[in-house]
Amino acid sequence: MAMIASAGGAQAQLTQSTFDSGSEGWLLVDRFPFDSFDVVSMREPTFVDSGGNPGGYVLGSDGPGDWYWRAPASFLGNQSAAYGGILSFDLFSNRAQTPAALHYSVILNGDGVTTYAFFTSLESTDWTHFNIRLQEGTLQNGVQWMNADTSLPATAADMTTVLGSLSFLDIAGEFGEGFDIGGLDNVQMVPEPSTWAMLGIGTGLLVLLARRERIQRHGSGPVAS
Ligand SMILES: [Ca+2]
Repeated sequence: MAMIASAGGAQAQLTQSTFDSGSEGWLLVDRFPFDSFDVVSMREPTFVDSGGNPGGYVLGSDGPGDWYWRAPASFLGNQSAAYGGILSFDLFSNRAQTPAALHYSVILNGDGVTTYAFFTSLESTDWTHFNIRLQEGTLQNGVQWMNADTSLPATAADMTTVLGSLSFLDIAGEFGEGFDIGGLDNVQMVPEPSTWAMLGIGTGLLVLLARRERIQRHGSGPVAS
C-alpha cells in the first residue's frame, strides 16, 4: 500500500502482505506429532487472485499433522519496533465452529526463544479478522503470549528477544478434526502508537490505522489487543 511505502525509513519494521498479485513468499509448514512444535514438511500455498478480503489471497490445506502459514523474510529479522504493536490478519477455514485441534495460534521464534499465543476460534466460514498485541501480559479476551520452553507466560524479555531477531512467524491454519482448507489475507505488523513519532511516520499511517480500527469495530472477529 502506498501509505506504508511512504513511511520511508520505517519500512524495515513495518510490513504487510495483501496478496494482490502472488503468494508474497508465504509457505505452509506441517507440524507432527499433532500439537507439537516439530516441523516435518513445508509446502507452497495456492495463490488465488480473487475472493480475498479483498482481492487476492493465499489458500492452504491440511497436510501431515497441523498446518500453519509461515511468514516470508519481510516479516522476519529485527522487528523490535513491533514490540507493543499489533499483528493482524484475516483468515477463513472450512472447519469453523469446530474446536481448534491445536493450542498454538501464532508461534514466534527468535534467538532461541519460542513464544506462542492461542486464541483461534471462528464463528463462521467467512473471513475473520484477528488482532494480537505483541507484548507480554494478559491481553483482551484473556489471551497471552506463552514461553514454549517454560510453559509460563512470556516475559517482556522473551518478547523483545523474539522480536529483535525473528526467525519464524507461523499462523495456524488448522481447525478442528479432519481435513481442512483455509485462506489468509491482510497480514500486518504495526508498531505501537507511541513509537510512530520516533520512527518518523507521517499522517498516512495514522489514517491507515484509523481506517483499520473502523473496519475492526464493524468486523466480527476475535480481537486480542
Ligand atoms: Ca488481498
